[in-house]
Amino acid sequence: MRLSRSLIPTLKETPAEAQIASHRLMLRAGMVRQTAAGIYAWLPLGLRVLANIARITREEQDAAGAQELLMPTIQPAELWRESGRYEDYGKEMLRIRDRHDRELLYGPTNEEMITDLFRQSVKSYRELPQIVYHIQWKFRDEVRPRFGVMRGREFLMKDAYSFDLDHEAAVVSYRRMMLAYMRTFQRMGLKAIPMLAESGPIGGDLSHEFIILAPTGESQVFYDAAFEDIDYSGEFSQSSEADLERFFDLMTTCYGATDDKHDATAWERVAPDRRREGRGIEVGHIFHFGTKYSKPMGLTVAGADGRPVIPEMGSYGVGVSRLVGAVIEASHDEAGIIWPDSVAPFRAAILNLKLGDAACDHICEQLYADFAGQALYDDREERAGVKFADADLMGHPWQVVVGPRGAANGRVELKRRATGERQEVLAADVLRLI
Ligand code: 5CA
Repeated sequence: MRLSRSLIPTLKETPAEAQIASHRLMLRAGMVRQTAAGIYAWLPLGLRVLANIARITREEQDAAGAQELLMPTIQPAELWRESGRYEDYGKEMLRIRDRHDRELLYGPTNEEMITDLFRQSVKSYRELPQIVYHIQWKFRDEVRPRFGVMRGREFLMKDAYSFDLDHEAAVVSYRRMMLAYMRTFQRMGLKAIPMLAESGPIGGDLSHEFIILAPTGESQVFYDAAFEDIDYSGEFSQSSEADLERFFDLMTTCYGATDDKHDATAWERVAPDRRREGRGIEVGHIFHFGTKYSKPMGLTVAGADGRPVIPEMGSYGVGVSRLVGAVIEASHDEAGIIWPDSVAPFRAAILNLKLGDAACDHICEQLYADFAGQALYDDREERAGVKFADADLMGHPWQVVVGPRGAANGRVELKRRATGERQEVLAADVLRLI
C-alpha cells in the first residue's frame, strides 16, 4: 500500500478518551475509529492485523480437526427460550423486533444455534465426535464498554463447539482445544497461562481461562516458568490421546493463578527459581458443560444399541478482536507498537526520505514491487522526522530507510523495530536479509 493514498489516519496527539496503551496506539496508528460506544470501524491497517489473528486462530482450529462454518449474527429468541437463557441473559443481550414483530437478538454467543443445527442434522453415534467453529461478530451490551477493542460491545470471536458421545470423549475434545489454544497464542508471540475458571452464564463443570502476559494487564498473575519454556507446537501431537493427557496434566499441575485465586501454600511448593509474577489479560475461555444445552433442546443421536444418547458438549472462545489490543499491550514502547512478525500488518515500511530524487524513487518503487503487497510505502510529501515517527508508531517489524546519499550508491538503511538495530545494506539484498 502507498501511504499517500491510504486510509491510515495517524495522530500526533494522544486522544483524551484512551486510558490504556493499546487503545491509545490503535487510535494514533489509524487502525480503528469508534463509531458508537464500544463499536469500532476497522481501517485498513487494523483490519490486516485482525485478519492475521483470525488466520492463525483458524489454522490451529483446522489442525485440531475442527470444521469451519458460519452462523448468522442474528438469532431467533425462540431458541434461547428453549435453553432457558433468554431471560437469564438480561440487559447484555441486544433484543430486536423485525417488521412482523418477531423477536430476534444479536448473538452474544452461539450454543443454542449450534445445538439446533446438530439437532436437525446429526442422527447417529457414527457421526460423532465433531468439533465445529466459526469466526463471527458478537454483540454484548456491556454497561461500561472501555479500553477500545479490549472490551467492546461489538467484537469478533472465534467460538468452537464440540459434540461427543460420552464424558471421556468430551474430555479428549476439551484437551485438544486447549492445546490448540496454547499453540495459537504462542504463534502470536504471546505467553499464555491457562487457569481453572468459573463457568458463569455459559454453565458447566470444567472451564479454563487463558491469560496472556502483558505488563499493563488488568490482573496480577503468579505462574510457573514451565509455561514460558514449552514449545506447544513441537512437544505434543494433537492426534495422540497420550500426548493430550500428558499435556493436560502439565497444564493443570503447573501453578498458575490470578490474585483472587492465588494460593500462598501451593505457591510455596513451586521451586523459587521457577516462580514468575506478571500481569495478564484474558483472551480465551473454554467450557465443558455436558448436556446443559443438548438435554433441554432435545438433541439426541441413536447409540450403538439403538437407544438415544444425549451428546456431551463443550464451547471454546477466543477473543479475536480483543487479541489485537492484547498483543499491543504485550509489545510496545514509548514510540509505538512493536508487532510480532506473525501478526504484523506489513513485514516492512519503505521510507522514501526524498521524494522526487531519481535514485530514491527508483529504489523505493523497485522494493515496493519486490515486497509484493507485504510493504507499506511511505511516499507522502512529509519530513523525514514524521516518517520515522509514524513508522515507529505503526510498529512494522522492519523499516527500509531510503535517503539520497545512500541511494546514489544503491544502499539503504535497514532498521529492526524491536531492537532499534540499524545496518546499511545494498537495496538488492533487503528481501533476502529479512
Ligand atoms: N460461549 C463461550 C465460549 S465460545 C463464551 O462466550 N465465552 S466468553 O464469554 O468467555 O467469551 C470468549 C472470549 O471472547 C473471551 O475470553 C474474550 O477474549 C472475548 N470477549 C468477551 N467479551 C468481550 C468484549 N466485550 N469485548 C471483546 N472481547 C470479548
